[in-house]
Amino acid sequence: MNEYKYHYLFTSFDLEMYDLEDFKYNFVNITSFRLVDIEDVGVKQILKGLRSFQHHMFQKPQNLHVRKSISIESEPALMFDSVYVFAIGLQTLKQSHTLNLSKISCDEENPWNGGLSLINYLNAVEWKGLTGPIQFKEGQRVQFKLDLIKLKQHSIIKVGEWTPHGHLNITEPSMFFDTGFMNVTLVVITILETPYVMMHYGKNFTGNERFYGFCVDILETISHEVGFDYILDLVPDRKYGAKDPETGEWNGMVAQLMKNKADLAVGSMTITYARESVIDFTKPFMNLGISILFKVPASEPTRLFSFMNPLAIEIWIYVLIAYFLVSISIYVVGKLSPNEWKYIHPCNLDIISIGNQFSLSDSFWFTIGTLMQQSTDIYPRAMSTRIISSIWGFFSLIIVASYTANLAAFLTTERMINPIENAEDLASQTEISYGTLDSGSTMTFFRDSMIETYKKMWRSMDNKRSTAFTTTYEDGIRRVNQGNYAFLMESTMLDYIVQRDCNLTQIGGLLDTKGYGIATPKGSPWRDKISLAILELQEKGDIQMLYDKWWKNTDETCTRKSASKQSKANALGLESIGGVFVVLIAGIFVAAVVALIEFWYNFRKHHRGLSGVNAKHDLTQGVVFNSEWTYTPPNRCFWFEIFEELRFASWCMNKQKRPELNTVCNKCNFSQIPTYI
Ligand code: CWD
Repeated sequence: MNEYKYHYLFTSFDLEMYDLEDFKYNFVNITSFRLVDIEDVGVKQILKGLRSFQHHMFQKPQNLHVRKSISIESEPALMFDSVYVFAIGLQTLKQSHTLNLSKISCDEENPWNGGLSLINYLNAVEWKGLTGPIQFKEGQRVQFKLDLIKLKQHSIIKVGEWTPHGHLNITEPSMFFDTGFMNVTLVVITILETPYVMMHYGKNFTGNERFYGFCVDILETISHEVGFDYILDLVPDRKYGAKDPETGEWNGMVAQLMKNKADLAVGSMTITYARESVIDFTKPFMNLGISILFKVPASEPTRLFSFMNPLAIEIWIYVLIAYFLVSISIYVVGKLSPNEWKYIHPCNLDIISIGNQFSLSDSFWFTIGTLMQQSTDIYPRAMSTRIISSIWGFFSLIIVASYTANLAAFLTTERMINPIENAEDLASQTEISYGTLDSGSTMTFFRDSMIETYKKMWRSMDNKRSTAFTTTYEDGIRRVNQGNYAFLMESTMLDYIVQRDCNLTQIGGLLDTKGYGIATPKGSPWRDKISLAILELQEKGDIQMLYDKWWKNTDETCTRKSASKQSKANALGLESIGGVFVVLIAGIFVAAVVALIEFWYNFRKHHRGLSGVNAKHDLTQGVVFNSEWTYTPPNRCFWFEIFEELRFASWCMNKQKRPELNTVCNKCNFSQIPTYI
């Protein structure tokens, strides 16, 4: 109990009189009050007198009162001051009164008459003695002070003052924290966790030499910065520390610190709220979060119809529907549009018939030819059919370009079957089991979480306690490698593992953020010093260099496929190329309107009696001609004409020829006049 951890308060005023040789060098905390201020000039003079008196009379110190003449004990000092005060009081009394000394007997109660006056004169005395300023009020001494003193690095120093009015005033508060831990040896506990703390086994390694790793390097650097030695050892139960919710007891390194069995706990020890309430933590030296370790998903097997993958299935269906819609539209519009009708035998007037290139089958052929980027020998002539052709051409261009580009991506990227993408996926399934390290902060994170997903995960893990939790993280990794198991672990460790084992990967992001710190017992004076050292190491970049040393500078790191190779090529859906369908529908609509306008224009021409090659005729009722073979249009309305034209289109189906009816041909004879073909 003679070390820096212990604090003694001496109730004597004469601490300086004791031999503290055995306590000085162990930094044990000793505090006391003193009455005699050795810094005072009067005291110094008396001490000087005492020293010379000793020298002349005894040659060496005789008793404790004046041992080494460093101070004067409080009792003789008080006695000295009392006699002095009495003398002053008596002298003043003598100056104003005649002192009549009377006979005094212990048997008789005869008070001395001058006694009351003497007390009054004593009360009025003001003097500065060995025990400080002397002043009385109603018989009580006032205005005195007590020095607060503390044993500090080989000597006793004054750290504050106490007065009856001002009470305690600590002038050197740092003395209660800065214990100047030179040559202190701390007991440090740790836990094996690659790469934080690892162990050399064998006879060649003893003591602290057995340990190496990231945290051991940090501890070594901090011990130099702060100035302490340490004995590093493993925590007996190999646990970080968690509170048993039933018994309320802690285990692992936390329990060791709580029982003051160790001064520091160093390792991948997470700072948590529950721990912080029973032990202290330094500032974090590393930041991290919980993430999911999982086996690298298998590549998707190649399929016979993989060429369909670049476009989503609904896009294929929509393209097919668009193909039918456009083919039929171009067929109908072609029929309505007068410019699409032309003489089949322009040089043979014996057969006067007009024809249309957009038969139903040719319309389908024309659209598929455009879609496949192959030209056909059909060239639209009317404005309406040209509009549809252009829009369909544009549609085909976008679809083909998108398909080609995405096909290239699909052929060059490796697609993975990933059964889980994040913690929510993990929580909502039962096929893949999952767990954490036992009695660690990851376990308590799920146990204490208020978030529904994590609560659900905790229930699942708690139900399968024996299989879900692992005693070491290596066990967790082994289980992940066996498959069908996800290990929830801390990201820094996870990074270390996935950089070395190409079969393992991180799934999703971080579930939380926290830090690793060095733990100390509650109220430990080392906490602030180590925190300062950590901040300094962080600012100098030392911790980053140590991180690189233990995480990156190694041949063990596995070379993964480049990110671009692993990048996902997703089937193009409606949200990506849906716009082109909208353009197509709008184009068909515009073309239909233009076809109607063209039809109307031709209709109007006929009804004014004009002749022209594009004039239309009544199919069912025949054609009305006058005696000069001039065409007289039947008196029918526009919509009826359209209806008839559409009827013709639907009846004729593949019939693309029809007679010319509106020829102005005075020279022709009757037999030349229309024959339906
Ligand atoms: N710890 C944990 O709970 N999960 C992990 O994956 C690793 Cl590597 C460690 C222990 C934790 N750092 C603690 O302090 O409890």
